Amino acid sequence: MKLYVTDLSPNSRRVIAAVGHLGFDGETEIQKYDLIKGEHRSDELKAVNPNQKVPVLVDGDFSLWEANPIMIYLGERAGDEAFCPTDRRGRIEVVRWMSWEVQHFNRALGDIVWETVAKQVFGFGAPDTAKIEAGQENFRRFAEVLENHLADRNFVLGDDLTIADFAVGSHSALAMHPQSQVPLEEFTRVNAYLERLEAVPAWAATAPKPRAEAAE
Ligand SMILES: N[C@@H](CCC(=O)N[C@@H](CS)C(=O)NCC(=O)O)C(=O)O
Repeated sequence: MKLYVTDLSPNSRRVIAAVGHLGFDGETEIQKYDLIKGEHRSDELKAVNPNQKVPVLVDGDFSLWEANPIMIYLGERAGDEAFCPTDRRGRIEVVRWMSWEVQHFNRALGDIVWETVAKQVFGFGAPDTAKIEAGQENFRRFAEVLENHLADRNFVLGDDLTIADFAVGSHSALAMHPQSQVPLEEFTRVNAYLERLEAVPAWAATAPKPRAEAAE
């Protein structure tokens, strides 16, 4: 298999971590693009993803884009029913939390950390305070949902890790970055959940490095 990704990307991190967690490392070539240099605007990437975005997984003659479906594909290919549930309730719970994180939770987190962390890393200018505040307001709304949900479970679907956690927790490193301005201190269970996720070996192995180091 071949996986097209980029550094410092929660969408890329979740699929690289899924490859590692499911034991596909040995049979997966990872190709990294530097988006700042425009490397993703290549004919090679366009041939496998007309959107010219990463991540993309190519398995034989099948190319699949969109991070969450890639994780589901990998989980089902591995036949790991604990990590990628196949029962009706488990499957729909995964889809529910993946839809929620894309539309609400990680959209809010992405809006904040783009302003507070990523813009500076990529040299895109000063943070916009109004956008940070709007992101924080949205984050508080949806973090409260996760905070309450985690009252009696360690992970999103229960006490065991699933692909839903690699989706919901995909922004963990950026959210916990000292400059993030994400009000995690108001949500102790969410904070503990992100720390639990960071302790998962395959997730820890994909922790983002500072850009200079990542470029080496
Ligand atoms: N919904 C897509 C998002 C993909 C995406 O936005 N990828 C970014 C990197 S995180 C990208 O490739 N951006 C390049 C561009 O927009 O030109 C997914 O889940 O995979």
